[in-house]
Amino acid sequence: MAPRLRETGSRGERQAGRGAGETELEFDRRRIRDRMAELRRELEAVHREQDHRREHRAGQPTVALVGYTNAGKSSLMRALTGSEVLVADQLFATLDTTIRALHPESHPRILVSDTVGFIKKLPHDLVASFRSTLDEARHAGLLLFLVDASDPTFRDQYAVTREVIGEIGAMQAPSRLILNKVDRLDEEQRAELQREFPDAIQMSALNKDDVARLHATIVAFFGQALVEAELLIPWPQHALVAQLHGEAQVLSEAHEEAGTRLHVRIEPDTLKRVRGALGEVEA
Ligand SMILES: Nc1nc2c(ncn2[C@@H]2O[C@H](COP(=O)(O)OP(=O)(O)OP(=O)(O)O)[C@@H](O)[C@H]2O)c(=O)[nH]1
Ligand SMILES: [Mg+2]
Repeated sequence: MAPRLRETGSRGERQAGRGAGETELEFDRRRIRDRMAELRRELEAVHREQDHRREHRAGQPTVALVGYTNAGKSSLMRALTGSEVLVADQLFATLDTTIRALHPESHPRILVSDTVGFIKKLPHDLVASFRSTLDEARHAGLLLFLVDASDPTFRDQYAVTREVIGEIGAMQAPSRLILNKVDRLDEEQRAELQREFPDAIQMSALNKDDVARLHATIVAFFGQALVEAELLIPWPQHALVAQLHGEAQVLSEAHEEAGTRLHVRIEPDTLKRVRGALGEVEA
């Protein structure tokens, strides 16, 4: 509002807080500037909090659902995690990033993040909410590019999304294209898409079997990255045992005098973190 403010003529009474010699217009401008500064500080705090949480999740396998607005990201998120995120047939239904665990749960736990939809010319007031999407995408171990395959313009939307993700340097993570909403297409259209995008996954986020297949694909993808390790958790650090049951596949567990010996299949980054917590030097 600040640039559009006009002098409205003095209303006689001076507003509280208005400085000596300050016109009403100057006063209003100053108030708006103060409010903007305050909001920027709050936003910074939110970003710090997000960064902090992301650090906390470091090493936890994460899938990011990215794509144009209305592609069906939140619907898929809901189906994959059994959570109640907002799904709506409108642009920008989702305005922040949501993270939930894949359900039924896998070991290690896999996180799914639903993000803000992409659009060609991002309106300015959405840039801030969009930042968390880009941050999530940058840190994901697997990117799922969702498109609404029943929308004739999906190729352009896919290109824009890939371009933005590429610009922020997030394309190093493996990605898969998901042609969503194929329930709206006939056999012939599906066959055509199959020829054009042989590596894509055709599915409907509203179809249980399709979702179960994708679930299995995701679990298998992260399964490849696991390494086997043996860890001895001393009794004073016993909380780590419970934690490892969540964060790794525990193949065997034996109680010894010094602590609990675990044989696990685990993400390399998580292993590094656990070894750090145990004070072990890396093998
Ligand atoms: N027919 C059909 N409709 C779907 C499918 N997936 C999602 N939809 C519908 O598409 C609309 C948009 O779905 P959302 O999941 O909110 O889309 P989004 O990608 O999260 O959208 P934004 O949050 O705006 O970025 C909703 O009306 C969904 O019910 C699908 O596989 N088939
Ligand atoms: Mg959404």
